[in-house]
Formats: sequence, structure tokens, C-alpha cells
Amino acid sequence: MTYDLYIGDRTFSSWSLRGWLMLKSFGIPFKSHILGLYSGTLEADLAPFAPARQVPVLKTPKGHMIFDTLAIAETLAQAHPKAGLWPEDPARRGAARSLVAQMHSGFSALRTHCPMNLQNAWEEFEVSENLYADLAYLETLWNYAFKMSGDQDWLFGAYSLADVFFAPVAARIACYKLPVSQQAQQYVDKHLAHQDFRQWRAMGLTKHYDPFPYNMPCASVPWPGPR
Ligand SMILES: N[C@@H](CCC(=O)N[C@@H](CS)C(=O)NCC(=O)O)C(=O)O
Repeated sequence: MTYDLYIGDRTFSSWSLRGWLMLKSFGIPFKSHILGLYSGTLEADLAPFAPARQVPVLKTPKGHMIFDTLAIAETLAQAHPKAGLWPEDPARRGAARSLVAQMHSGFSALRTHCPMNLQNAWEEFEVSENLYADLAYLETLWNYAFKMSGDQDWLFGAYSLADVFFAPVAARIACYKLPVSQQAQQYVDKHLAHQDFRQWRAMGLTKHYDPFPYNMPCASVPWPGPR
């Protein structure tokens, strides 16, 4: 028996990416199953997982249904205490939990105006006031983590759930070429080069979309990260 993870389209489903990374990047065995976000049958496809109404959904080896990424994260961290999902140090762990919670409940301008798209990037995307405010707070949170961990590559030293939750944010910064500090850009690039992130993106690229779900009134340019 293993975990089963039900996810949406890899190129566009940011919460699914988080759910997948929190198993894949910590060596927890699982099988993934795609429920198409644009198939028109998502509601029916999710019916067996009621009351879940969005992806990702995790079915545990005991058959328990866990829905919502925050619940999935805590369930996995509790079941696999040695896997390193949260930082070991209590101060860093508390901070990592805080950043994850902030990401989960906030950043509405970033989420609304910059839907995740791992296929291409957009040139000259117009940044609104609200989006600038989200980016400023993002820098505040990332700085806080980097200071606490002594300016290491990942937010709290080793790759943790905090990085999982910000992986789609890094992808959005890359896709929309959002203005960020040098340290934040280095962190974004680190995500783009991350082996598991690249695998997820490559699997997503095997699917062709016509019409493309999130076209922007901007010039399309190639994805800025490693292929
Ligand atoms: N709070 C939820 C958000 C999940 C979510 O918004 N999932 C999106 C895909 S990224 C979805 O299922 N959208 C389809 C829909 O809402 O009908 C979580 O943390 O898992």
C-alpha cells in the first residue's frame, strides 16, 4: 500500500505541484493520478473524494482522504517525522510554518494576476500596485528566512515544506518576469533548476493545450529556466 495523490494539470495547477513536491522531494513513495482541470468533468471526477472539491487530494495507505495542501503537509510531516519536511530546529520550524501559512492564505494579487503557467514566459507584463505590495511582502518573508538560516540557498537551510510552498511563486516570478531583488532572483533560479521541479515541468509539457487556458496580452518568450 502506498499514497495516492490526485492532481490537476501539471503546467497550471500550483497547489498540485506543492502536493507532489511534498512527497517526491522527501522520498515518500506514491502514485499520482491526474484529474483534468479543463475537462469539464472535474466535479464528477472529485465526487469519490467528497467533501474535497479541489485538487490536490491525498489518499493515505490506510485509505484516509486528506484534502487541502496544508492538511496534506501536516499529515505527511506527522507520518514521516524523519523525512525532514519541516526544519528540525524549533525556531526555524516555527518560522517555516508561519511562511507556509502566510503563503497558503495570502498573496491574492499574485495568485489572481499571475496564474501559474510552466510552459512559456511573458514579456512586459504590467505589474499592478497590489502585485507590487505582494512582492514587497514576499521579499520581507524570504529575507527573514534567509537571515535566520545564515543566507543559505533554500529558505531554512535544507529544502523544506517552506520551499515547496514557494516553488509555484518562484515559477510565477520567472514566468511573468516580476521585479525582485538579486537574492530573491537567485532563490527563484534555484527552484527552476531543482531536479524535481524540472521533472514536474517536463511531464506537464507533454500535454498540448488548444486553446491555451491563460493567454496574456504580452509577447510570449521561452521559459527562462533549464529545459
Ligand atoms: N486551498 C486549496 C486550494 C486548491 C486549489 O485551488 N486547487 C485548484 C487547482 S490549483 C483547483 O482544484 N481548481 C479547480 C476548481 O476550483 O474547480 C489547497 O490548499 O489545496
